Amino acid sequence: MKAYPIAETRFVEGLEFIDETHLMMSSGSYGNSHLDILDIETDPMETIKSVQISDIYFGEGVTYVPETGETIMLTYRKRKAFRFNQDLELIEELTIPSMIKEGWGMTHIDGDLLVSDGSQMLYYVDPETFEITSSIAVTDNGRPLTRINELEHVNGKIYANVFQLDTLLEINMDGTVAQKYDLSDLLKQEKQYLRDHGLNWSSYDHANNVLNGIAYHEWTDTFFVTGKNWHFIYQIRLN
Ligand SMILES: [Ca+2]
Repeated sequence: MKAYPIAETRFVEGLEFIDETHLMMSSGSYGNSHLDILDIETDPMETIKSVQISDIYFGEGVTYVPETGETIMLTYRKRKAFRFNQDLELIEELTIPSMIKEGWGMTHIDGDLLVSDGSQMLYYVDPETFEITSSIAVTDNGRPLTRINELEHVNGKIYANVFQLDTLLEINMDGTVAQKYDLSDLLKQEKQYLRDHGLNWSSYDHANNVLNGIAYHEWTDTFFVTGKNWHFIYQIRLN
């Protein structure tokens, strides 16, 4: 495992690679939501492009659609998503369908988007019309598993973290949970870093500064994961 420091902490809501060295990161909070592109080869990771989202929106998950070169970013409760071109210029505002309760996480699968809304449901959404085409329910041993948050699609599996848990899920395409990974060591490392630097973890918001953000790095077969307002992005291998 390797820990990459990030120059400026963000309330991370989405993480995805756009190429071997560039990591897209979306973040939330009213008045402080951004879409950033980080260079993973600099130390700390340098932001090479940054767009701030209008103060009235709370940014959420993001995905880059290689087929079109476009980036789509969700917002939390205002039923809006944004379409950006390759230069991260806003080109369209999209309306989140009413069946999707809130905007949480997003990834893309074979040209479709996959959106989570904090429930057990994952919705396939057409990236052009932004209409729902189908859905799947996440279940663990036959029981619904809710609060599915950030998503990442990798080779026929969906990886997801669960809000307020240190768990990374590997989900089959039919919604059944195939595997669970315990990532609690990462939060321990964050806490250790704060202690080592005289920063007080107790001043942090324990309910919110949780694991969130999964990006698969296909060139090394590793995952880059982080959390909300964390100081590092961790590169891990799942096994
Ligand atoms: Ca992701």
